[in-house]
Amino acid sequence: MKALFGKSYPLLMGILNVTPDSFSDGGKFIQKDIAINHVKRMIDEGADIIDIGGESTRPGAATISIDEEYERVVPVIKAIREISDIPVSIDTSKPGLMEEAVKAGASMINDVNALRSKGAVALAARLNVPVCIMHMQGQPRSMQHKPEYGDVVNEVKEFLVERINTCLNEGINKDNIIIDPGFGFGKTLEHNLSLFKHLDKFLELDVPLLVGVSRKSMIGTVLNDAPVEQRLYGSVALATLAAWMNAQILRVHDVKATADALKLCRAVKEAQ
Ligand code: 7PJ
Repeated sequence: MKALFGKSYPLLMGILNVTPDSFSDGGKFIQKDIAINHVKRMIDEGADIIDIGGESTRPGAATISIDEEYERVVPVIKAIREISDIPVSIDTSKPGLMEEAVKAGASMINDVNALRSKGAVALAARLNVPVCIMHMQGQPRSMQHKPEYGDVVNEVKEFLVERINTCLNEGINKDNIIIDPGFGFGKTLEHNLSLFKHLDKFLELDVPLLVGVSRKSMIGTVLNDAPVEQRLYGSVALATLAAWMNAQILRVHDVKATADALKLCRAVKEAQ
């Protein structure tokens, strides 16, 4: 598979939250210069893509207006463009913001709602940039209330197959499609662990697979309810496992720690 952005897999996607309420670093990067310093650091540490999000999708989080989301992310995208040509991914479900972000210099769309907003698929086809379509059961406000599946791996896979087909039918280039099972989005710990164990089923779909588990509650729960600031080693362990299982994109907060782990992973893979 030809790697996105002319790089080689796995790609490290560094997370930049510009939300006052994101669960792990909420509020910290709200000022533009702090955000830019964090981006510089992630680039130095080995990030291949910067994923910028202005609306928190943590369970129970409030939704915000497009104007507010615009004010949070677009100035930061423009400022990143001034210091680096690193690909920037815009984490949003709002078509209007996808368009403005790409105009400002973003080169990828990351939609936890899998382009299900009205007009989103057609817009993504027109913008002609890579798009990550993620599975979520329910909506952020209520998704962790009572997630239920018969066979979680098959159901998530079928959803992604349907979304891939919709994207292809509406003119999105197959080379621009990335899929994501959506860890923590309407899933119990058992669902998350099954999805992770069977990542190979998603690789069968023959498009790049993005895995985002960094600092998530599935890690905290396995580690006897470790709070978010104690989830680094668990996050690195899962990122390493995902890379070992051939996931193409890893979405992480802790770039240096993950980059080191990936170097070791690659060294072992390339050994005789
Ligand atoms: C994900 C995401 C994820 C993709 C968030 C958090 C919550 N985008 N945006 N996949 N998670 N594609 O970082 O914990 O898992 S926001």
